[in-house]
Amino acid sequence: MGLVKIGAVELRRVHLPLVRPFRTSFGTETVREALVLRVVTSDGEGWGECVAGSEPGYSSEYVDSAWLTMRKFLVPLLLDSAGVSAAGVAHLFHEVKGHRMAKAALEMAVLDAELRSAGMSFSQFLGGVKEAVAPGVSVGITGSVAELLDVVGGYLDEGYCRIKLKIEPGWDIEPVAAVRERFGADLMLQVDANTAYERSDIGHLAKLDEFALLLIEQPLDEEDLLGHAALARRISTPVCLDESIVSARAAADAISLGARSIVNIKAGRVGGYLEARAIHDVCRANGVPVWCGGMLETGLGRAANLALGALPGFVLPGDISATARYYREDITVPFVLTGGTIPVPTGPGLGVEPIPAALDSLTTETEVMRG
Ligand code: NPQ
Ligand code: MG
Repeated sequence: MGLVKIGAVELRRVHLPLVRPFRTSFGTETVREALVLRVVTSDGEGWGECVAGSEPGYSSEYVDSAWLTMRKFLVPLLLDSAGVSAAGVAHLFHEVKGHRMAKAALEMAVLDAELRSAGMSFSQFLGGVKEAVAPGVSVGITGSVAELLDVVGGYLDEGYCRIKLKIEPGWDIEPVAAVRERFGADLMLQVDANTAYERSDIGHLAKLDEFALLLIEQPLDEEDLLGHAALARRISTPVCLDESIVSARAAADAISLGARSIVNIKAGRVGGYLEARAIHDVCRANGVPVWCGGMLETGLGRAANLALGALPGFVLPGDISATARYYREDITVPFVLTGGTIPVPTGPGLGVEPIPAALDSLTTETEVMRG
């Protein structure tokens, strides 16, 4: 696809209240603060979303750091360029180390603009082969096991076909045992620790083996690939990495170290949907199953994740839920569960765009930068 000139970039901070608090091993969220952006190009506009949270609890990036990195470094690189294409954005940003979530959001918007003007959907462009994806749900830590069983039961009634429980030391064996007991051996069940354990906990984590989990996600520190490899040798539950996989190279290294047998792919964490596709390709070539992670995205990121999740290597249900799992009101039309799946958008680009009045009413801060 050809090069476009970027004329302006509009950054917005939006506040989306969550339908219920979401507690993980790194904190409790009650409102999703998100950074969404619009690029205006010579060929039309495109939308992007940065998955960073309000605080550096999941990763080192957070909304304010991403905003500042965009304002000071990344947006000027785009505005000063004579012509860009989505495929060239990573190279253009190469001089800025790290800040993958900020970079991913801008690349997403450039790609959206490019695909809208070409009349091609994200799914078509990425190589999607599915018209709909199986919905999974990530269930936060609750105040009691009884409450957890109610919440999980509610999601199963709604049609979610895979449950992921957030765990941390003190909230692991007991809730997992209770959910397995109540909902049976056929339930697709997995857990996510968001780095809450130490290498010395390997013996404890082995107690999860008896519950036939699909996987345990990121139990150890994001930099501890060798620890995950040691864990994988000691437990029968498949080890899945999330925070550790920041690039296709990290994925290839983790595979050769034996640090994982399954990979969670999140475009924001790895610098964009193009790198996410590259990780999919590396994993697929090595027979490693992947699934699409989630970051409590607005409808923009949700649309892009549905497209990514339509690729052939995404053989496990992802953390792709209907909008109503998180939000009563979103900036786009909501995604709904229909017949047990969520349809992949088919329109040009993301296939959805913000509803102007909804976007305006949820926006708390705006900054426009022009070339
Ligand atoms: C995970 N997501 O897989 C993440 C963690 C996560 C759906 O479990 C604000 C910003 C809130 C980022 C909550 C799911 C977040 C966040 C959870 C990331 O590890
Ligand atoms: Mg995770």
